[in-house]
Amino acid sequence: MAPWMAKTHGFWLGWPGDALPGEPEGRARLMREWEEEHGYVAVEIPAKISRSFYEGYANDTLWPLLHGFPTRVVFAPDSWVAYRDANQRFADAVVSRAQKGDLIWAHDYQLMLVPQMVREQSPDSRIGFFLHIPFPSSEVFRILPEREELLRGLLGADALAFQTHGHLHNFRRSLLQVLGLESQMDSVQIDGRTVHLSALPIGIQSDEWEALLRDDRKVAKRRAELNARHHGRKLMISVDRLDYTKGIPERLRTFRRFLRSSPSWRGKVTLVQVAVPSRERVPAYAELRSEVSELVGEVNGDFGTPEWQPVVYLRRAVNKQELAALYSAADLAWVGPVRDGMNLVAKEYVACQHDGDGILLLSEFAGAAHELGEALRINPYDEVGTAEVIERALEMPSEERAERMAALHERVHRNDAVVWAERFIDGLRTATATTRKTMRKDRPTPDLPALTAAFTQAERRLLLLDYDGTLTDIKPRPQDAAPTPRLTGLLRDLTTLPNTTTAIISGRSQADIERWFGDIPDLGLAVEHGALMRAPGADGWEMLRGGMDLSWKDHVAPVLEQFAASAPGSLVEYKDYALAWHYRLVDAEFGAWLANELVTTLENLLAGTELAVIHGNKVVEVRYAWANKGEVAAHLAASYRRKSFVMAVGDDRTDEDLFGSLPRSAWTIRVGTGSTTARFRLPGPREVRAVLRALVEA
Ligand code: ADQ
Repeated sequence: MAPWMAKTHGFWLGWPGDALPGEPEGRARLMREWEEEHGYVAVEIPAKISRSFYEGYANDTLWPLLHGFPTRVVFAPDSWVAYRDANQRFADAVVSRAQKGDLIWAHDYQLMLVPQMVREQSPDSRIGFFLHIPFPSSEVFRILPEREELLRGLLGADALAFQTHGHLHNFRRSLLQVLGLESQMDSVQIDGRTVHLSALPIGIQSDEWEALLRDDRKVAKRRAELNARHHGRKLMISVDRLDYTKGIPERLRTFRRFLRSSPSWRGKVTLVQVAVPSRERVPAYAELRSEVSELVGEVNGDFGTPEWQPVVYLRRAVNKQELAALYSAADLAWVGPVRDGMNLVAKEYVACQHDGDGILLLSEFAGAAHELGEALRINPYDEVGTAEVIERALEMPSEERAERMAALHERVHRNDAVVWAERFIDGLRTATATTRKTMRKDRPTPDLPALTAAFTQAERRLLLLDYDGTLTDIKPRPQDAAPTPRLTGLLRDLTTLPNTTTAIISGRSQADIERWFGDIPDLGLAVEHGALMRAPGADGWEMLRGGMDLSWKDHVAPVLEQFAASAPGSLVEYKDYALAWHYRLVDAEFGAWLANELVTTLENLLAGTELAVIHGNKVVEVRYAWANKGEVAAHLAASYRRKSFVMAVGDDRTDEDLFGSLPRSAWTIRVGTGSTTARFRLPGPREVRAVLRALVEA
């Protein structure tokens, strides 16, 4: 990030760990210095929280879980509290420093709640988030008790990016499975906002590595020394944090197998394993440290000679110059994580092989494998297969090696860290620009005084109301959405107003609507999207169009029943002129998939008929194409003069037909989110009822 930050003069906010002195004056002075001279803002986290936050929730819970190792996950409710607390401190620090228009970029699994926490305090903020590590399959992710909060935390951002398309795909499946939230390939809607989603593999500053090799005399000297020292032998290099995701024991066991199965290579190849200890206060890491030391001892003990040490193990950080020399001297880099977001070592090796013919052995479980196609891919769990690949690599002709490396180099060079950061920032800028535009363009809530004035001053008034999701909240089972006495009272009051026609236009069956509202004589009722209607004051129901052949139901019903049988919780609704398959209670992901299958099946079956297949909100419905709410509205509004007051309220796609059929002057109101042709928007049924109550009172 350094080159990018130098370009933008941005602030870094970070936890200083143990870097600050305990004594308050020195602390304050150092913090001031950091901020003024380097733009580093220290976010202080009290010791009693920091341990549970960092070693605890971040590294003992999220790290193994997101890497797909559920059995390593430690569940500790207290550490979650600390994680939330630490995230809140970061969010507060951001909010207190950010100025209007600033771009805020949060990084990685330690800060997954920060986007939403910032959003809550400062709703117009422009926030991006990048996840450096993998996002696991939803089956693994949803193990976490705090899965919902974490997803919602991330969704506070305007732009979310992952290392690979695979991780992004997994994230979207979790949105669906955990939150029931459907998404598009590149975006998801939440709370009336759009969150942009992308896969953006991170790069390195390859020119810095190249410059080291070109210009730094120390590096050249070290490289020559290494070459001389390993003359006549192949040098293999591995560089990792000492972490169980990096596959170090797996690599050592594989190397042992290789030496066993390819005796001719004994004495002719050396593996240098550099491993910097990390997170040593987490028990799993201490165990790993011993395991690795033991394995190194075994391999060297079993195969070493007085002249040759098979594994050279450096358990420490080495500086960048030493690394550059090692990378450029090595004939082969063995990058074998069992799971890795990207893996920068693979790219660093490639950068240092400018004009070289080194071979990159790359685990298919590293994000980098998706980009670096010319590497030799390995499955680090497969000792036999990997040993064969090593043999092939060591025997590969120089031309082929050089060709592969040139292609890799080109790719690593092109997508460097600055390009990566620029892409992210551009994405965030575009995302926030479009969100703002749609928000500005979005429908206002109707102005209540203006609405009631128009209502009371008109000579005649027509109110067209959808039922589910408009007058009452959507319920998991359709039969649970019966109206309260208060709601029927409100509708009755509306029908007693002079020169006012009120009608409910619903997709429901005649039976439901008749049972609930049949005894309000002056309430107009249209059911099955308008196939059947009871005009205000009329005794009976009439069909909008007569003489229909209903034999299609015999063909369609078995198809729907078959889908219902295969999806527990779903059901078929039989209406007079329509059939519907409801899947609100089905597992979200399975339901969405099955619904698409059903729509395709039905569209083929019904092509060329006057029937339409409508995929609504958790329902797939077959009905007459002409039976739509627009037809009813046109029918009811026919006798209304231009000056009349017309209001229509609805919450889903079928209501768009209604809005579209009315004159521009009508008060059309969309309830909830989603694109609409209505002029106004209200958040939910409660607000709709409040407006209707205001009309009665006016
Ligand atoms: P890490 O898990 O830390 O990063 P990685 O991408 O390999 O893994 O980066 C390690 C960095 O540390 C490299 O720059 C490497 O040179 C350096 N390093 C490792 N061991 C070293 C040693 N002994 N001495 C000196 N330097 C050493 C997380 C994710 C990755 C993702 C990165 C960036 O886990 O998957 O690639 O973030 O997004």
